[in-house]
Amino acid sequence: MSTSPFDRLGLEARRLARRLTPEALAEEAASLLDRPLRLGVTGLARSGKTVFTTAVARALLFPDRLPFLQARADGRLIGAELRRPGDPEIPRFAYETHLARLAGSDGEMPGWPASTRMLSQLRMGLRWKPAGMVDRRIRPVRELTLDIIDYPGEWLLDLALIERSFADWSAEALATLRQGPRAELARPFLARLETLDPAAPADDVTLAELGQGWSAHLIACRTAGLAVSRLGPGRFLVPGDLEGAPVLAFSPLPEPKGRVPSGSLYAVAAERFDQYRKRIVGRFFREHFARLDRQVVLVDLPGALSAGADAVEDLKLALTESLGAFRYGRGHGMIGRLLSGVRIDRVLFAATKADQVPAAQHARLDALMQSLVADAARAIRFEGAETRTLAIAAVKAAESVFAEHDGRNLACVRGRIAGRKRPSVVYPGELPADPAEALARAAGGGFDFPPFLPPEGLVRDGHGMAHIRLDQALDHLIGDRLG
Ligand SMILES: Nc1nc2c(ncn2[C@@H]2O[C@H](COP(=O)(O)OP(=O)(O)OP(=O)(O)O)[C@@H](O)[C@H]2O)c(=O)[nH]1
Ligand SMILES: [Mg+2]
Repeated sequence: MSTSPFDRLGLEARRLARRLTPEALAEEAASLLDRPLRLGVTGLARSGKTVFTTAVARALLFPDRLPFLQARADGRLIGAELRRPGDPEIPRFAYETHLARLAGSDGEMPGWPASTRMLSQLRMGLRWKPAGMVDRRIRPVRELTLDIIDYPGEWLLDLALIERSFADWSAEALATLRQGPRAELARPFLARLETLDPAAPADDVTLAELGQGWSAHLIACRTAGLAVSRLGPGRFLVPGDLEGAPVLAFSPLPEPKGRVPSGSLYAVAAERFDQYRKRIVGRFFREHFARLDRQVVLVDLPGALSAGADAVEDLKLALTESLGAFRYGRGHGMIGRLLSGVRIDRVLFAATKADQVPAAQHARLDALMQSLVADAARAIRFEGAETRTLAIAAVKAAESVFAEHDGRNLACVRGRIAGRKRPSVVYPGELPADPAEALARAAGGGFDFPPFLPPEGLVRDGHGMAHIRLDQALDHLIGDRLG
């Protein structure tokens, strides 16, 4: 039986009306409040996602160091527990293993968790007493489930590929190979390209070789410590379960002149790029990012400043591109929110590893962070979400100290450096108040923020770990839900 457009319209209107009855709205609102709060921990590779997630779990389990988390300060936070995560196909976040690494209780000296190679999920349950008298009478104990996904940072940049064409991406990728520091490392890949005709019929061996060549080039750039945040596609660096899969058997190629013959190397590479975009990136995004409620964007500014001004610029571009994929805003009130689905309504831009910067310069680090994400933050606020920046250290690995040098009193940091027995005092350079000046100084090699190791005694039974402003970060991200 076919229905006319008018019937369909009537049906839609009735459906909508049904959704808007007070009961249905109340029901949906309750389900929104009861469902897990999904916190997106976003950040490029090595920005500090795994350490942050471990530190958040530890801090909520042992909240003795969270004076600025309001529910804790009010004495209303009852406690937290680790829970069995919801998705049976994704491994659980290895909280205990990461903590043991930080503590050095796995038989070695305290160190950082290894770089992430696979997805994993953390679920926690939180209990607290509501702030209001009336709320307290209705439900004396409230509960929230918090979900966090940890993933290799390399995959984040892939979000920028969702809307791109193979021709565009190829042209840009090949252009970067001929410039700056990548040119030397790109030589073997470019030499192989010279011998190929992209319009020639495709064969699997050549395509696989191209994929491996591209992957080898990206890995070489990373190993050389090049300031290239925008390396990709991410699965070519960290394949996860796609090792050897045909969807990774392609590389950027120069566009053949004239019509692209079907079945040519170029045509098949373009098909694979589209499959990568739609299947790999699309699925990753749909399953893990499309329904986030809150987001923290972790940015390793000390690392980028140490690598030079280009690295900071590259970082800014990478962030802007990847943030473009998320949906922000309140959907204009509860009704809008119910109809338009879930959106991120609070974002924290966190300058991580702030312990590497002397405490007196944290306000400057925050100012630099603000200037770096100003455009992105403005656009997000325009959509109706709240944003904030903070300089934080999920784990405080260094102390701020002053040291005399040539009659000057220099602001320094002290912490453990690999291979040295005793803590070292380092002068990392002084961050200027003006962000533009900070970039100029970075360009001149003016900063060297040392990658300290976690201190001994960081993890003590029954206590949270030392941190910098992790409590303020948590208060911005989930504090309102613990009211
Ligand atoms: N000083 C200091 N260093 C940190 C902190 N958090 C992370 N680091 C450093 O940054 C490195 C990367 O941290 P991770 O948490 O593994 O970063 P990630 O974003 O999970 O990295 P991928 O898994 O590779 O994407 C660590 O090995 C430490 O060297 C921090 O709070 N303080
Ligand atoms: Mg990680």
